[in-house]
Amino acid sequence: MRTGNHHVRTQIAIIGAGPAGLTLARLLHLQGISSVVIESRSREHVESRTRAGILEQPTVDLMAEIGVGDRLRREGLRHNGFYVRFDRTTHHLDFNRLLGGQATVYGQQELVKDLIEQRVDSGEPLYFNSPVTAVHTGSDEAMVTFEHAGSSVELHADFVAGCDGFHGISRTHIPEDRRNELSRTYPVAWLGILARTTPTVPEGMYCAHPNGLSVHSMRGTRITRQYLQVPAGTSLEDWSDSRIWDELATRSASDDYPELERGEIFDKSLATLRSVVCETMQHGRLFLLGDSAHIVPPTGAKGLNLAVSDACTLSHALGGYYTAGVREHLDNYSETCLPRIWAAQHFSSTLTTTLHALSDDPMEWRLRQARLRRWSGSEAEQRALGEVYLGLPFPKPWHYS
Ligand code: RFL
Ligand code: PHB
Repeated sequence: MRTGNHHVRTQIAIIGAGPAGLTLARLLHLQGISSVVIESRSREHVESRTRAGILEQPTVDLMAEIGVGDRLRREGLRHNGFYVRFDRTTHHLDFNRLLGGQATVYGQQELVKDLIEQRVDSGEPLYFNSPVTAVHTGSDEAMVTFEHAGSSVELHADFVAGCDGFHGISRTHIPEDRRNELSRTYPVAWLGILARTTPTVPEGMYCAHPNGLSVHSMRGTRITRQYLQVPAGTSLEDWSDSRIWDELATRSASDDYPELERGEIFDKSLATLRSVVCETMQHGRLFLLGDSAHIVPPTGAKGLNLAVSDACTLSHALGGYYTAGVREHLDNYSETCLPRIWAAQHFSSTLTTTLHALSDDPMEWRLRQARLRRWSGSEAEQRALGEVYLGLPFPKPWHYS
């Protein structure tokens, strides 16, 4: 590879074109702050990665505010809550009736496509196929090095936003002995499918069964997104289509709704279940956002929403710094983000341990059933769940003009 001597300068170097990086880039653009977004993968890859699908109300509101709300409003499915099925009986938790607000089903890759199109139209720099190989933060300046079209580019910036996901390099720039990281792994994974079938219930559904959890979700009215709890370390080869359908049917069998429809499975993937929070979300001129700082198990669908919320908080702090010379909000970035992150971690952990079969102990199943009965029978429980599911407000408790 040829090593060039390219030098580029910007205010904010953003590593990663996922939801965190792209949302931050847009929020900075709206405040007149320059940025360069650097993404290791191709545009096609990023735009076709099947992942999250449930957007909180504050996420949807923010997308409308920043000008990517049109297709989301047209194509997103608005859900009032979700269904829980256990002991062959289906319950609807209607959070909208209790709290107002809705959850919107819109594939993460669709949101990413909308944000990329907007960024490209704005003419501001976004480099694909350009892995960042090094991050440097000094007292006066920061710099990231990335590969682009056979050359090595040095990007000088005031600050670096590490939006490069859980396996990115930003977090590792913080020395291990300065990094406060907490984590928990679960002995299970999610096998996810996309299938050409009609949803059996009109909103997402968690089915808690002694065999384990199954999740019935959707992407539009003719495509279902479904998940099965499987042992960690399982291999996709062990899961033929018919085994998947049999297990989904067993776990979702009920006395009050029609059986699951079977059809063509056109996407299959495995995701591990982990909770991680790197509480040190900043180090000098580097800030971590989204999955680069924290991941939640997918139960509860919080990850993408946390990434957007971090971007919102950091963009306000940077806005305060550049427009009013206020340093304090940048200094307090981690402390500002962490309570909302921990609220989502708590929510995801509660859903994970209640909905999955993680032990053979019959006492455990009885306790889970008791909690599920409270969820389906108590409005107070539903309010508490709904507040977090529909989305706690983004933390931006300051004003500047
Ligand atoms: P991303 O989306 O991982 O983006 C990081 C980007 O950084 C790039 N990158 C680099 N670029 C340059 N140089 C380097 N050295 C780089 N290293 C990495 C990567 O290529 C990538 O493009 O992180 P971000 O922006 O923080 O967004 C987080 C979300 O993607 C994630 O939290 C969600 O997908 C999690 N999640 C869900 N979240 C929800 O809010 N609702 C859901 O319904 C939901 N369901 C899910 C999920 C995640 C799942 N999996 C696959 C883990 C369901 C599943 C199955
Ligand atoms: C999804 O629709 O992809 C989905 C639904 C519920 C979850 C996670 C993901 O908890």
